[in-house]
Amino acid sequence: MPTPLEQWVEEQAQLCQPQRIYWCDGSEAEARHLIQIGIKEESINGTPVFQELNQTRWTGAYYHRSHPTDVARVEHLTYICHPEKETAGPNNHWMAPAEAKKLMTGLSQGCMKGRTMYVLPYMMGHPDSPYAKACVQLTDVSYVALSMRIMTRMSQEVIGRIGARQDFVKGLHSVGDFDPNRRYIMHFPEENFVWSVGSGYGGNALLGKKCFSLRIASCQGYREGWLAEHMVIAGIEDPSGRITYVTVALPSACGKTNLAMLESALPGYKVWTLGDDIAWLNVGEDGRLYAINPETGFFGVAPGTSLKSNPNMIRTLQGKRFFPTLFTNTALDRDRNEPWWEGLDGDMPRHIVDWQGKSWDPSQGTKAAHANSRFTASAYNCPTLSREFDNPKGVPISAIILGGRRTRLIPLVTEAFDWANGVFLGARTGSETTAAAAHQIGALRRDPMAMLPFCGYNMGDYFGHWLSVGRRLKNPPKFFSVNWFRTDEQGKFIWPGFGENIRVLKWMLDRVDGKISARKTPLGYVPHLSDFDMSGLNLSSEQMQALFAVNPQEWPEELSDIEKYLNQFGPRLPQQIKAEYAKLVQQMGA
Ligand code: OXD
Ligand code: MN
Repeated sequence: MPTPLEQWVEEQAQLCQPQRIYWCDGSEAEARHLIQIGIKEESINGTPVFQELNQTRWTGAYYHRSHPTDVARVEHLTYICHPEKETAGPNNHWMAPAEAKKLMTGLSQGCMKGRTMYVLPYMMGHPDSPYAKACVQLTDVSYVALSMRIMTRMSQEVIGRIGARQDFVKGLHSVGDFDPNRRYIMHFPEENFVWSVGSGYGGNALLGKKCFSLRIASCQGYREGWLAEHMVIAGIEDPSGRITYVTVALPSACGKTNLAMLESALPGYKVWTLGDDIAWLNVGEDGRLYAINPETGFFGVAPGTSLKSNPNMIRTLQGKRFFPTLFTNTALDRDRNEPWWEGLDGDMPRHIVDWQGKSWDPSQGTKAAHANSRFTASAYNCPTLSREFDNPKGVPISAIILGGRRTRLIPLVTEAFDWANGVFLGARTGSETTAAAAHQIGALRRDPMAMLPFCGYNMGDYFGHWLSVGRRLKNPPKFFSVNWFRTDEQGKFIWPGFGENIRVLKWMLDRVDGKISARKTPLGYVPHLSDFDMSGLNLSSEQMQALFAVNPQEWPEELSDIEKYLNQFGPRLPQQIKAEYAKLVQQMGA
């Protein structure tokens, strides 16, 4: 008798008609074998799936070039297929499950002909964690199989764990023919199922990541009483050796990875890394909020990553412990056979090949690396990995930090008045858009808790769920907002960012510990300048004041934009959020 898993794999194989089926075991030997298959046997757009890079300087590193139309998440082709449209909410594209399945069946018929179907059994979360989930993804490209080995805990033991169960998390992925008109990322939360065709790009193809660990898992969390969030998890060690754990939600490409492995500019402080993208938050038996990172790797944006912006990421990328490390759509230094991108340290190489494989020089006026080019690297190669990383219980969280990229209005840091005010802070967060998804760059969009592209259900209900989790906590974390991106009259960033961000974290720790008071503004508490550690930093007091300024006369437009955004959720918007909005309007004197 086949198990439900075997039967499911067989059914998908009948539909997709691969030439062969390969059950992965997640071992290093297998990874080395799959790299060779990617180099010698598989290709995308006429280019081998992998190219070996300079192994002396970048141990275990391989290069992958995407199909040129396939370089970012495609939010307009991403659907959440709840039975009722209302459940998906105005924050999602929706299709009825039966219609979506019909469409995807058509696109998947014979889509793996001549290819291998890789069966990837993996855990999101440590296998011993009560919060972990057993999953299986099918894919038809070695790049995805290897990326999933880096990003998840892949092993054959997962198969035994699933045993006779039907409710494992399922993902069916095929790159199809890369035709953007035949590309869809469909989610079926009622069945814990993701079906993705036509893209090999990380966020669309590594189905354990955004698709499962955020979109589907957020629905599981709503049903089961926990939260799946787009958040960094980090431990901040103070000079006494005490470590305080925080989570940080920032929209894509706003420096989450840099923050997760920040190298402190203040002596005595150290940041320990637990995750750079996803946090699952549960209420622990002691009534505190605990976070686990379901992933085991980093899928980060390469351009701008350097020894200055993120030395620990560069060290991770050159790490030797876990095989392999992948570079996708960066440029290449042709002479040294190394990855290269704008912002990398050192002199510009003499001969550069751009992300599309063409010879490049700066006079062309283009960028050599794609703005959303990426690395995929194991957390186990990270020199700042927290010793709690594999703790099945996770770590207790003392502060939840929310932010966005705003050139105006939003102070460098504020502390919310209480939990409901913090949830409202998350709900009103906006950000100027970047290159991680295919859309207009630089426009302001509301991105509550940085979850707009990832919340698998109606965001009105999501705000309510956050409020209800808060009611179950005996010792809730404090909420803060951050904005590293405020500019001066000349349009220059005021705050230096990167390692200096520790100063902001230090202020938060002092607030969590009740060591200092703060100045009340309509947006929350901001630092008294005398409490904010500026030692060794060359910022004038005018600049500092500008960073923390809250000017009610600049707010009417922002307030009406927030109101318009929240009103979309109609009766699903919790009363408490409406009340918080009314309070803000009143305090701004609007
Ligand atoms: C990511 C994203 O890739 O948020 O992490 O787009
Ligand atoms: Mn992300």
